[in-house]
Amino acid sequence: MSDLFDSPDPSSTYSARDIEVLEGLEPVRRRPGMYIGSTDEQGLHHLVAELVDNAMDEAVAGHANLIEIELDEDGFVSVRDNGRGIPIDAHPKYRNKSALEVILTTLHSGGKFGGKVYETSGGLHGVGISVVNALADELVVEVARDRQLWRQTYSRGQPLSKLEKAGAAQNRRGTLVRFHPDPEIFGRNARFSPPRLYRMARSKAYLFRGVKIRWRCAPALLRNGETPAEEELHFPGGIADYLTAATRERIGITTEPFVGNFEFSNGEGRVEWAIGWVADGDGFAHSYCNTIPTPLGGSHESGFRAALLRGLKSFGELTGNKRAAQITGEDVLGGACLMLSVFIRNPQFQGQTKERLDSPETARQVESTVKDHFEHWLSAAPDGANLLLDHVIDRAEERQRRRREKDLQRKTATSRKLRLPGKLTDCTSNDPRGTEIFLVEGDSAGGSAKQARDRATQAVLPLRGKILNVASASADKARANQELNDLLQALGCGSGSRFDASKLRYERVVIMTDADVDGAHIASLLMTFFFREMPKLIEGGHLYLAQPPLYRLSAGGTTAYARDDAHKEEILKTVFKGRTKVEISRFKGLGEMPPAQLRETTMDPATRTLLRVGFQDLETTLPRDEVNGHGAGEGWRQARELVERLMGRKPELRLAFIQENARFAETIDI
Ligand code: 0RA
Repeated sequence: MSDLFDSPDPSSTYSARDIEVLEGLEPVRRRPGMYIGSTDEQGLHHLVAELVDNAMDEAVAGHANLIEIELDEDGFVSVRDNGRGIPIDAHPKYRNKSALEVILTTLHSGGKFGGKVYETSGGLHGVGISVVNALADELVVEVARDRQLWRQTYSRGQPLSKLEKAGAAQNRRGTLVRFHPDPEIFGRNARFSPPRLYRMARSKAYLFRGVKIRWRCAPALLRNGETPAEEELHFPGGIADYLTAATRERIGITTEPFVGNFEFSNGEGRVEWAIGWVADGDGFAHSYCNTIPTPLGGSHESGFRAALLRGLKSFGELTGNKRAAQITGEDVLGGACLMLSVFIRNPQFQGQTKERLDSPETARQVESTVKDHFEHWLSAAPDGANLLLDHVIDRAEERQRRRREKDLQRKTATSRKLRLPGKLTDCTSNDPRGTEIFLVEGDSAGGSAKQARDRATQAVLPLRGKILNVASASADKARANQELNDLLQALGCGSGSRFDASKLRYERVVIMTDADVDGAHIASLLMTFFFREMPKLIEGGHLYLAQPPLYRLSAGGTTAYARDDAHKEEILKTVFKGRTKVEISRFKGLGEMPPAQLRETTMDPATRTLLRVGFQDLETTLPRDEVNGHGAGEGWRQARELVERLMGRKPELRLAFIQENARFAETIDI
């Protein structure tokens, strides 16, 4: 081919030494991820994309109009085009190797061959056929040029044969590459996905209306008809055809989508688009550069967005719609279905996987081309344009409403955090579901509980000494009490008439006091507080009593815990039946219990027992006389009476109760 033997391009900065450095495919096999992103499904399919992109470039350049993509039962993929064919002429600069062999065995060799094939793509894409060759354990390339068919075979980047004549090619032109991905690189189980390849083939056909793509797949590889075994893909309407198919049976805001296909004013490329706004707001945006997907968008998308935003805003100004001032590009494009495709000469891609187009000039060209046509389109059908503007304004207002709501939420969340008492050791979970707060007696018990807890879901609030008895204190005194204020702040749900269960910061409130009379007293003071100030918290089943043990019993590797004397005796008679030397230790308080034991016996949901506090419980734990004859619903009234009696201001009621119930007290712990 003539241009192969032209004198070197004076603008080229390559020297012979540079080419030496770039030669050889060893780096590709050593670090495939650098060239194809990864060696998983994505990387595997990238090999095919690479070949299809080359063939598409040949088609877009006007040299080919048919591409065949075939997946065989043996795992081989072939990509064939009817373009000019990769040049096969010998190249003196490369020790008389054929141009074809240089292209297949040299990295970044495309630019040297005059064809813009390897230049248009750039970056991760268009790294060339040589990368596919390096990562294939078998590859055959056939070139039909000047009525002659040529063939060469390779394995792992090395030629297995010379470039050989393989007969006459009367009615054939172009390039065929057939390859099998190397299991050493992609693993023994790597398989091409027919639907994935089919979708790629179809999207290429949508993206360039000047090409017909023949898809074929071995039927044995197909499941339940998701992908056809054979199809000819050709879409004369281009990406507008895709949009029509994707939005079929959906309600559009405007009667027609906004579509176009135009050269840039600088003559250095073109842009094609199709956008439809759907009432359900369930949109998508697919963008491409030279038929290569750009899932992260970039210059073409931002140019397009700017054009639509400016066009719609000036339409709003023109028609005196003041609310149009607040719309943003996201409001215009967010819920729309967009196909956007540009063709430019030397694209630059950006980002880790080169999925974003980075070309400021393209942004400018797209914006000015699209804006003109958009303004035209709006003014040609003002009814539709007004519907569109209203739709976009609705989205803007919805966006602002959501933002205000979120701001408010954030503000209340942070101010609530700020108001948390310093003594509270909070859990890390922000969602109340599954969380617990342990109310413990004093700082030393608080310290053990802090170590024993599950940080994610369990919070600890130590309360100093005996808390105020709210049943006998004045309201003013109760309000001024530090411990009660800390408790209220930690719970977050308010009290009395301002109680709001939905604001409760924890699912369970667990009173955890020592297993002695002082502990029981503190527990009863706390229960009194909850009963008086937030009965709904009890009714909702949020209040619990922990059951810490009083004794630890062990003998010969067996350990058991007893919550009181009766329980201890029972364990001695059962668990340690017949044992003489049982070691019994009595915990002086939770603060003295090693954290691991505290966790196991009292805090870990998997091993502990909790008592739920409720009005029902009163009926079963109280002496019979107190509840006899009362039906359901009486529980609350009874509880109130009892609390008044036991915890209220009249000591004579308390004394009477003690006298009446003395027979129930077995041992008194002092
Ligand atoms: C370099 C130069 C020319 C064409 C090609 C490469 C070419 C590459 C591929 C890859 C797949 N299909 C392809 N078709 C062509 C130009 C050769 C000329 O001017 O004749």
